[in-house]
Formats: sequence, C-alpha cells, structure tokens
Amino acid sequence: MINIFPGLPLIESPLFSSLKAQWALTPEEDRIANDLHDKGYAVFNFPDNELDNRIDRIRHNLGPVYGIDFDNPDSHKTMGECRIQDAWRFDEDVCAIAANQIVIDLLSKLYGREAFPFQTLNFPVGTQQEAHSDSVHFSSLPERFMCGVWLAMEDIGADAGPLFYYPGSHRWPIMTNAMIGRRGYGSDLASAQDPYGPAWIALCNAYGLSREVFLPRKGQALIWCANLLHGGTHQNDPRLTRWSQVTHYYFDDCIYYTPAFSDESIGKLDMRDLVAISDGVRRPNRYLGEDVPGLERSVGSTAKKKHGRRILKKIRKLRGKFGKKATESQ
Ligand SMILES: O=C(O)CCC(=O)C(=O)O
Repeated sequence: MINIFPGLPLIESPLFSSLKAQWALTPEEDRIANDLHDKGYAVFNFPDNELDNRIDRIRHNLGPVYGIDFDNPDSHKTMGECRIQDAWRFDEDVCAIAANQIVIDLLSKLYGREAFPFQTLNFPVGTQQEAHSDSVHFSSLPERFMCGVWLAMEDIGADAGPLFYYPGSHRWPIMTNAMIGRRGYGSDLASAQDPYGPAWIALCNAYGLSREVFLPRKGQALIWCANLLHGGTHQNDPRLTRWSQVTHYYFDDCIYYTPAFSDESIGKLDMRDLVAISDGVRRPNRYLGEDVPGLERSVGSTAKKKHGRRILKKIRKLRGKFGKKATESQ
C-alpha cells in the first residue's frame, strides 16, 4: 500500500477513502473502518468462544476486591471501588480478553501499525465520569496511535450508568496543556482530567454535537478512537451492576507519554515505560524506527497513585487465591 501519511492511523487519514481501495477488508472490517473514520467509534461482537465462562470467572475472582455486596439485589453497588486497574497482571481471563489475537489483528490492520494492549480497567458499576478524551492520559507521537476497546460483560440498560460518547469528536484538535495555557510537566493533579473539563464543554458547545449512549448486550464491544470524547452517564439505579472491561492499546514505533504531565512544545514529556500484555515484552519508546532514550517520569497524579496503592493492598490479600504476584501498575 502506498501511504503518503504513515504518521496517521489509516482510519484517521484524510486519504482514508483512497487508502481503503488498496486495502483488503472483509465487509465487517469495512463497516468497522467506516464507523471509526466517520464517528470515532465502532461496535462489534467480541470474538471469543470462551467469553461467557471468562466473564463468570472474572466476576467471581475480582468481585471480593471491590467491597460491594453483590449477593444482595437491593444493596447499593456504587458504594465500593468502581475499578481495578491492570488486573491482567494476576487474572488470566482479564489477560486473555486484552490479548485477544483477533482484536489485535483487526486494530493493526485498521491503524497500519502493530497494536499491543498495555492497560486494563475492570468495572463492576458505571464510572459516572464527566466527558473526557483519553488523549490527556495516554497519547503517542505521532499522535492518535491509541484506542480503547470497551467490552460489556452483561446486558446494560439505561439506568445502569451506561457509557456515552460524542460521535465525531475524535476529529477535534487533541487537547494539550499548550492549548489551555497550562504547564503540565512536574505538576500534581487530583485527577488528570480536571484542567480540561471546561475546554471540552466549550468544544461540545462550539461544535453543537449531541451525546449518544451505548446500551450493549453482553459480549458486545466498542472501539473508541484516541480523541473520542466519552464518559459514564449518571447511574439512576444504584442497585444495578454494570460489569465491563476496558483495554487500552497503543501501536508500535511511537513515543508513548502522558500529556496531562507534559509540555510537548519544550520537549518535556512524561514518557511511559510499557510492557505489552499480549507477550510480556517491553515496548520501548521509538520514533521513526529508532529508540528514544532518556525516559523521564513527571510527578503525576497523587490521587491515582494513592488509589492504585489501596487497590493493590486488597489484591495482595487475595494473592494466595490467585496464586500470582500482583505488581503495581504504571
Ligand atoms: O466505562 C465508563 O463509564 C467510562 C470508561 C472510561 O471513560 C475510560 O476508561 O476512559
């Protein structure tokens, strides 16, 4: 394939239509590619014959970590922890979902570079999070080589705090500290999303987009592009669960960093030191085929680190049961 813009994901290229003509896509891949290009998200059935059994085991194994009374249908499920980051490190089924080869091959084809999963989040309830783009948490150079795959682990109705998103927002300029006049490198935040909230609201108003809500059946998954604005709606019924797993993917031959704690314009990047979930091999930061040395971490989010440590303590308590060592997430 001749591609004048290898520094852009194929599905986000301005030459998408002409590239697609040279691309051997099945009808289903074609639909997914079009949806990602046009709307910034695409829904598909998660390709795993073992999925139902995996979901049962995940709910059983991770359930005790959240501190939620799942057995009582009337208990308020939103009172405990709402997420476990990187359960792939100790739970084989979380790992298998993240490392699903059919999904990795699909993403690699759609982006034009090898995809690799690097982070998982497991939720028993909705996050009720404000609209945000993952690009402030994880970005790449060249930009947009990141995506999320959100998997419904049960049928999800309107009262369970479903996922929402703004179709088309993936095309907006990627939010940076420079854009909002903030210095990020070395800063400390309670939440890495906080500084950008007003700017995202302003963009929503300026572009006049309306949000859509995702009401999936168990086993449906949604890919979101790096810059798609999304979040979790209010959970109307606190007695409900909303089991889901998000896996975040990067693509080979990029610099991986956290924009919330970076100032790109002056070369201050809070770079990430990543291991691919799929093969356990480190993925060095690279630019145009060469390793980029000088890994540096900025200060980062204190709240996130404290939260990570709290969850890790709980997981360690259960470690005997899982039989594997849990390590702190990046
Ligand atoms: O599942 C949700 O409610 C939102 C998840 C999310 O925003 C994320 O993982 O970035």
